[in-house]
Amino acid sequence: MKRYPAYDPPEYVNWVADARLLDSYRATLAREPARAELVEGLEGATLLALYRGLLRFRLHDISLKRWVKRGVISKAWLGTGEEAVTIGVVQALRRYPGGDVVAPMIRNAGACCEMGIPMADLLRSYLGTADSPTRGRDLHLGDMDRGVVAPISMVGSVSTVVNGYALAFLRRSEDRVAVTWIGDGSTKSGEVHEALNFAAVQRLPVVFVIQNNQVALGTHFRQHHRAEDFSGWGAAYGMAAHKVDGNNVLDVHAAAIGAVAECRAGRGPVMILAETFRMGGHATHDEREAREMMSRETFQEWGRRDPVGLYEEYLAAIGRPLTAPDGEEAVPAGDPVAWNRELMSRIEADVLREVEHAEDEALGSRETSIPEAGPNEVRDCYS
Ligand SMILES: Cc1ncc(C[n+]2csc(CCOP(=O)(O)OP(=O)(O)O)c2C)c(N)n1
Ligand SMILES: [Mg+2]
Repeated sequence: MKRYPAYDPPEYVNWVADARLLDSYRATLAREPARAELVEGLEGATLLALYRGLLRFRLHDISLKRWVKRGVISKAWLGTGEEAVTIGVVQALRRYPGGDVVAPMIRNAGACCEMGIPMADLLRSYLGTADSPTRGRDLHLGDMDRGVVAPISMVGSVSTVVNGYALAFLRRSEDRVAVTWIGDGSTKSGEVHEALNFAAVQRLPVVFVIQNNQVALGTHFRQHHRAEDFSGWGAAYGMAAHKVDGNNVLDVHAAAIGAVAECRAGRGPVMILAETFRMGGHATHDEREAREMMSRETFQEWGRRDPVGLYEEYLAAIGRPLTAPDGEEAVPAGDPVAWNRELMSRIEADVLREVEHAEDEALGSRETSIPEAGPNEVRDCYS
């Protein structure tokens, strides 16, 4: 994809694939037979939908960063570098009506778009316009007509809410699944413990994605977690747990397909343990502090593992021509690499148009739809 020197993490600006990492990307996918078979069987349309999702999320973040730099908003919470953990999971779910439920946290904003919330509404929530889904009150955005539970500011709390959905699905004998993402820091909240335990003993159809991005606000993972990682957590709570490379969207996707199938078959809950990295600050305001807290080498190493760049290279060299998204155009004979790159650049142009249009729409709302604080609301604030 095109890189954006003014907005991308510096490690992404001149990104080129590291052959060693690309090999290990492929090796990861071959590691477990069940996952390898799933990946082998994925259709071109699915592979490209994953690519589209990754780009949409990345470009959403770039729009927000641009707005911060231009003073349109004061700060933004980004998922840059962690997109695969969200996209790989959401693409394994059924959509509404009657589909699965997701409870994304702020690092999973990309899930909203994939579940069908228009990008313009995500951006409007940041601008606090009256026509945003929260009518200007909050940027924590959900939409129950699309199966998206809004994030709860107190981290960890939403995991008990997804249990509620899952319990309802179970009682109504619906083969639906609820999913949430729990950050490494959030795993330290009491409510997460309650939620994991309750889901396990009730055998709820929940997928808990533990998203370890190595940091919680300004606290390094090593400062808040004594064990090496989360490997022991599945056994501790009595549920299956699958480790994934959180920067490998296909590894995440294959594990998610398996986890969701287990839940639908009544063998939930399931944990997915994803290792990834926050390629910036907690939000845009503390980038400098985040970079002081971790070594340069750490950023460089994870920068080389850009989930978008690695996936692009993987798809280009997948060894067969992918099908165009509309499925109608004949695939040219010959080297599939150039053709696959061509398809990806078309998708990129398409997503770019979508995001630019969403930006225009949201900025238009700011001109016309700033909420007025009515007398009651003002009084409520001060009474
Ligand atoms: C219960 C609670 N404690 C503290 C906070 C302040 N806070 C907001 S985000 C955050 C870090 C969460 O870290 P993690 O779960 O690892 O998610 P990440 O931001 O890394 O995605 C903290 C401590 C909060 N929102 N809720
Ligand atoms: Mg974290």
